[in-house]
Order: sequence, then structure tokens, then C-alpha cells
Amino acid sequence: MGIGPYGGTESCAKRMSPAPLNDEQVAAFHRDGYLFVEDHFSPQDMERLLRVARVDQELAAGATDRFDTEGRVSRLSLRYNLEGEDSYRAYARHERIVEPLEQLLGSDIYHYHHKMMMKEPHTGGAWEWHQDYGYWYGAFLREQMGSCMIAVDRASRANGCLEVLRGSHRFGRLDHGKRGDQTGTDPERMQVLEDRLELVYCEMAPGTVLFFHSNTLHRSAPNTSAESRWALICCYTAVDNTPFIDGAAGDFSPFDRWDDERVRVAVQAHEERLALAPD
Ligand SMILES: O=C(O)CCC(=O)C(=O)O
Repeated sequence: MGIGPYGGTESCAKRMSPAPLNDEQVAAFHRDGYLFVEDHFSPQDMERLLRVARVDQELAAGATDRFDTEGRVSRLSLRYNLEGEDSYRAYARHERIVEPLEQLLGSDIYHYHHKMMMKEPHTGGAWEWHQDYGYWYGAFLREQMGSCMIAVDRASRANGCLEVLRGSHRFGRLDHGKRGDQTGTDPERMQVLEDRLELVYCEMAPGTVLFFHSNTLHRSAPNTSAESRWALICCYTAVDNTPFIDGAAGDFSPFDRWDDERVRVAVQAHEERLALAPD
């Protein structure tokens, strides 16, 4: 039984409460704009999450298509609230996600939204270079926001893993405009940053997580492989950085954080509702 970076064992049920990130991890996040934590969740937990997500008609019904500049489609299913006991909301409440991100952002946080990114074999389209704060700027005054990408499937260069530009969060928010169905960064500045900064391919085994800052430039290539690339991305904002405009989507209020056992119970209940046989 392996020991994860959070001091727990591979079995979700037996993991201990999360330990804080160490100084080196926090410094790496501030330097690079992102932080990988391998083996954050066990492969078994990710298999269960994927099995649920694959048959969940509600998730599928809530999915929307986004087209890249070449007209290839990427699907995502997004939720702005934590009302409900499904597996994705359980992970969005997970103390292993919320507490490290609070540490990295230096603030208590509210949930903004979470989304299952469904990049299908051969068809999953690209995501153009952007900053999340480029999308969110219209509703939020400050960039004190961040996300955690959980690799549910294995993410590789072949299936269109996320790509980040190391240290790009330090250049502030760039102008964004329409790129296909998406919002992308100003190409001229983007070219300069691509020339100057290191491109990092976020190849991740199931259960690895990537915490990243809202100004970190990222994109992903189309999925040209026979393997799907599903990932759950949970997004949060500092509690004193709620939307300044009326009617912005989201439910910005304190929420309960769930530990391993509470998340496991929610996933199991979800499996039962979907009539999935236990492993
Ligand atoms: O899933 C991906 O490949 C890209 C997702 C992304 O860029 C985002 O959600 O902001």
C-alpha cells in the first residue's frame, strides 16, 4: 500500500486528513502558477468516478459542446452550485482540493463552478490559449481565483493533455477575444510569451491533480488518440472576491468540506442510484 503525498494510504477509506502543502510546494505554485500533486487520489477512486460519470445521464444531459477554431468539438458538463450529493459535487467539496487551494491563494474560498471535461477519442477538440481570469474578468474584480484539475482518465500528449506556460500568471491578465466558440488571448502578446516561457505538458496519471492560478496561460490540443481524456476541474474564488455584477452565475456562500469518508459515501450512493454493481 503506497503512501501518498498527503500521508494517507492508497485506499480512500483509510486516508488520513490532509496535511498542509509544504513550503516548497507553495513556493513552486507562486513561482510557476501551478502545482502538480501526484497520487492525490487513488487510481481506484478515479476508476469509480469515471464509471459513474460514463453512465450518468444527468451529467450527459447537462453537457454542452464547444467548438475550436477548426470546428472540432469538446464537451463539458458544468455546475455552478453544490446542491446535491453527486460524485462531482462531492469532489468539489473535498477537503483535499479545497484546503490546499486556500493555502495557495492565501484566503478562504467559495466554490465558483466545477465541470467535467469530456475529451473523446479522435474527436475531442482543442482549447485555445487563455487565462481563466480572461473568461471571469467580466464578473470578478480580482484574480484571486484558482482551479484544481483532477485527472480522472490518464492525460497524455496524445489525448490532448492540458498545456501551461510556466510563470505566465506573473504577466497579469491579457486581453481576450473570440476564438471559434471559445475565448482566447491576444495572439500578438501570446506569441511573445510563447517565445519566452517554458511550455509544460501536463501529462497526468489518474488521481494526479493540478492546482493552477486563474492567470496561468493554458491550452490543450485535440485528442487524436483512441483514449478518452476526462478530467474534473473545480474552480473557486477568494471569499472577498465575489462577483461585482448582479445576476452572475454561482452561489457564493460557505460550504461544508467533505473528508475522504464522506466523499466515498457520496460516490457509493451515486453508484447505487445508477444501479452500478460494486467492484
Ligand atoms: O480541458 C481542457 O483541456 C482545457 C480546459 C480549460 O482550459 C478550462 O476549463 O479553462
